Amino acid sequence: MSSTPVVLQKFIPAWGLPDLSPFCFKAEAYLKLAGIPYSTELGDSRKAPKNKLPVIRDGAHTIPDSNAIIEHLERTRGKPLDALLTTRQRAIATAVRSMLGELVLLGHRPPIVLRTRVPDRCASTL
Ligand SMILES: N[C@@H](CCC(=O)N[C@@H](CS)C(=O)NCC(=O)O)C(=O)O
Repeated sequence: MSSTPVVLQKFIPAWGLPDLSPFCFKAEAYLKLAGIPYSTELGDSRKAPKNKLPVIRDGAHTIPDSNAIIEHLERTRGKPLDALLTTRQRAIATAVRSMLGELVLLGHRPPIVLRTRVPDRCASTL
């Protein structure tokens, strides 16, 4: 198990959230919930391996993409968050993660979840 401190490259906090990017928020939430020591720095997506953030540096490794980051951290530091889940709960978690990752896209268009699932009178209050 690695004990190297992780550096998370991200954007900036916004709207009372830790980051304006949901993917950076996700990576940071994982680090916090898993109790992995880390620091953050302002990233530059133009210099990132996939031109997107988040990216982590973990010793000699540079890992882009929030899913790849979580997979890397689970591989190198274990899976503290999923340890007590049943197979069924893991399947539900995968489905929910996939749905949110695909449907709740920030910025490009109104999130599909809001467009299709929330009645107009509720959507106008969001
Ligand atoms: N699949 C990637 C998506 C990351 C992503 O789309 N990041 C956006 C911000 S939400 C980004 O860095 N875009 C480039 C830019 O804004 O300069 C992940 O899960 O980390």
